[in-house]
Amino acid sequence: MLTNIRRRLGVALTVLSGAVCASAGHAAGMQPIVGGESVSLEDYPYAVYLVDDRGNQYCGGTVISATEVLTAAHCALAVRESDLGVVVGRERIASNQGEEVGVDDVWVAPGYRDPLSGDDIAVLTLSESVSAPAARLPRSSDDHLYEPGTMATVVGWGRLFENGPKPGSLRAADVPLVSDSECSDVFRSFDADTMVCAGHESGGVDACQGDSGGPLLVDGTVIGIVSWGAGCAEPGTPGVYTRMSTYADDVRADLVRSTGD
Ligand code: 4AZ
Repeated sequence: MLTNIRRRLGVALTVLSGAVCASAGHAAGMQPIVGGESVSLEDYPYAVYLVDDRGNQYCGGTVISATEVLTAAHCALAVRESDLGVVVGRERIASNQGEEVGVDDVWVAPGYRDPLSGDDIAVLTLSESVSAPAARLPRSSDDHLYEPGTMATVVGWGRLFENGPKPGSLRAADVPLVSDSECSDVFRSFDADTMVCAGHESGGVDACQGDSGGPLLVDGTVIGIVSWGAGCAEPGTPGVYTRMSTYADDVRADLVRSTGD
């Protein structure tokens, strides 16, 4: 994904990523999601992953109702709807725990163009209901969850470092939220209305390829969706997440309609 983003972005991010690689190239590959730890799906039972027509895990997602899964728009659009699968209740990819369900409908935020322009959010309607519990979405009174410095947790099945191996099992990592002004200093395309950043100034802990679409959590609430970054876990380069509070009311309204309650 990142490669695609870089390609699409052209000059702006090429310059940026050049700088990033120069500063952190020595660290790349040394740090094992990056810098996290193996976790039990029991602690994140709403965490799911998306598979393509060949059953390859390529993104994450979050159960938000018995029949709906939140993910990134770029994940939802990466695979034809008829080829898209959602794996629920499976911590270890090689196991046959849980189930794989199909997708009947894909909603993508109307303004979505590419991750760097924001609105990187989608809701998949599953072809059958699942028993995994729904994660909590933010309410407008939840602004405090976005306070810079707040420790957030990102979970997923993504790579252990940029272009590195996939762990094959669920991992989680803790990353502090970064202020909007700091993040716009790092990324010229950062948009505080639709994105939020998280990461340690020193790098070493981050979401990485394959984590896209998965949740960023504070106190059990999904405050973000893994969206983009420049590499993984590079110093001074936070991960960028879709700002869930911007979309929560719309998503909730849609859930109410589709579940009929
Ligand atoms: C990706 O390619 C990706 N470090 C997701 C998140 C980040 C980098 C890459 C953030 O899906």
